Amino acid sequence: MDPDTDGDLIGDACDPQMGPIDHLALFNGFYYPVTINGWTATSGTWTLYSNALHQDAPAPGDRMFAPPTLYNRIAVATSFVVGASGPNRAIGFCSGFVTGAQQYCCTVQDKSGGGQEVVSTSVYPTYANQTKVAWTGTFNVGDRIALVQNPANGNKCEATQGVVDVVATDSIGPSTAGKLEFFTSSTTAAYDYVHIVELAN
Ligand SMILES: [Ca+2]
Ligand SMILES: [Ca+2]
Repeated sequence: MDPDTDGDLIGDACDPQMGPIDHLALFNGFYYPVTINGWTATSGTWTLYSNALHQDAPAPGDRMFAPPTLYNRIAVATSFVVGASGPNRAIGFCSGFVTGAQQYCCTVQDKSGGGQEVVSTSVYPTYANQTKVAWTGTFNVGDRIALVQNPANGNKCEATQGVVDVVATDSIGPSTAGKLEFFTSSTTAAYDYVHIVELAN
């Protein structure tokens, strides 16, 4: 059994805070179609097949997809396989999403002329900022990238690909309540799983 030092039933490897008693809110491995009933798409073509959540619209534009639950303050872990190639594309997710007012995003992007970056985006009513750190991994079709967002340490966005580990950190506003939304821009993507932990404080 994996070690669980603080005894909150979340193993050390997945525990966003060592000490506080956190709560596993959702794990979805995208194995069965029924598991995304009630999830809603703002745009894009989101379906389950081959044991992954796929967004299959490659044309330019932002695609969002969200489970129905509202969360207070969550640490999110996911991984995805990169789809369509080309510049000006991004894959990741946003949490704490409140329409027009607030979101905390964690993405990897490949911007034309700007290189590849891991991006931590914080938007709340009186604040909007993006911290970008050069992505030294690869962002090609078929590559798998893991992303972890942890609001216990600013809006920490950590991207991992094998031994490549890049972190971008931004700030967190007074409220982090809102939705989780999967996010792609100008690319297809296939998400392997999502793991959501509600933080104790
Ligand atoms: Ca634990
Ligand atoms: Ca904990």
